[in-house]
Amino acid sequence: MTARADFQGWIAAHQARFEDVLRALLPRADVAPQRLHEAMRYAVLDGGKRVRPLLAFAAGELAGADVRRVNVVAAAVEMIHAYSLVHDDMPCMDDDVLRRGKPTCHVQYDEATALLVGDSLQALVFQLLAEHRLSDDAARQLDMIKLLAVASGSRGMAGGQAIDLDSVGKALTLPELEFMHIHKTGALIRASILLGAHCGEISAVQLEKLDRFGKLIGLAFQVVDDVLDCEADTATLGKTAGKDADNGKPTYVSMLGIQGARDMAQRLHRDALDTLAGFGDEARRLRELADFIILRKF
Ligand code: GRG
Repeated sequence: MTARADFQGWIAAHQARFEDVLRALLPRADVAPQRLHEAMRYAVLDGGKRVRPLLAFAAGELAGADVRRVNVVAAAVEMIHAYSLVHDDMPCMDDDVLRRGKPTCHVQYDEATALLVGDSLQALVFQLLAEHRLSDDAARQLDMIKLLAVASGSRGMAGGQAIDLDSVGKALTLPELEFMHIHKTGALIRASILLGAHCGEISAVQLEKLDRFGKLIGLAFQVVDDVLDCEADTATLGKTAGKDADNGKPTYVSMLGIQGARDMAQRLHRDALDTLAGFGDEARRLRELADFIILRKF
């Protein structure tokens, strides 16, 4: 079997298994309030690349973690991500009608339901992290819960989103754009890797390297996202292409040009791989995911 086929098999196996994990952890649609529960399942299930959970699984493998523990943190980051997409698509933010190839949550249901889907997913995440054993060390488990809270809140993803909304029509500097994306997109990607690793045994020095890897690959993810937003079509992306340019948002492409953005993604990718140089084969999946993030077409 080629290395590529082996990696694709790893992705497919985890994606299929993880869908069942999500199905089991989400509230059942026949339990009251049925419409809200149905909408939560609509927002989370049957869609998306599951990049953040895959990063958690890869980091968990590196740290020799019990996959049942990684399942919970992977579900947590994916539910935070799904909630952020539901809210981001609402008329008060990006106002979009298509997500993951389906009508957005507020279009399929209604705005109030979409708002409550995000609220409820976020609350469910912290319920799950509190009620499942993630580490033998209770203090470490508390640190993990705090890590995801910080990554999701005003000093992480939500803060990045606030800066993004404020940046429409403005000329940002490259460091300002980077600051925004390190928070909006990068914080959750970084947290996914650290949480997966925390489920196993990992030294402070190794965690530091993984954190740097997460920061670089999170930024690379966003640069590639900006390139795809310009180059790919709506059908391939499963979301409306070209929105950022239409909305007058500063992006890596608007600031560096397509080739400049591609070069930047390559540089970030190389630097990210360099941070894993001290690891052996146990970091193979993280390296492969770094390649996947750079080479993805959607
Ligand atoms: C509303 C608090 C709040 C935050 C929103 C994630 C986000 C912050 C907004 C989404 C807008 C956007 C297009 C961001 C760019 C990068 C990104 C997160 C793309 C979507 O993630 P993928 O490609 O999506 O992993 P799938 O559908 O594959 O899970």
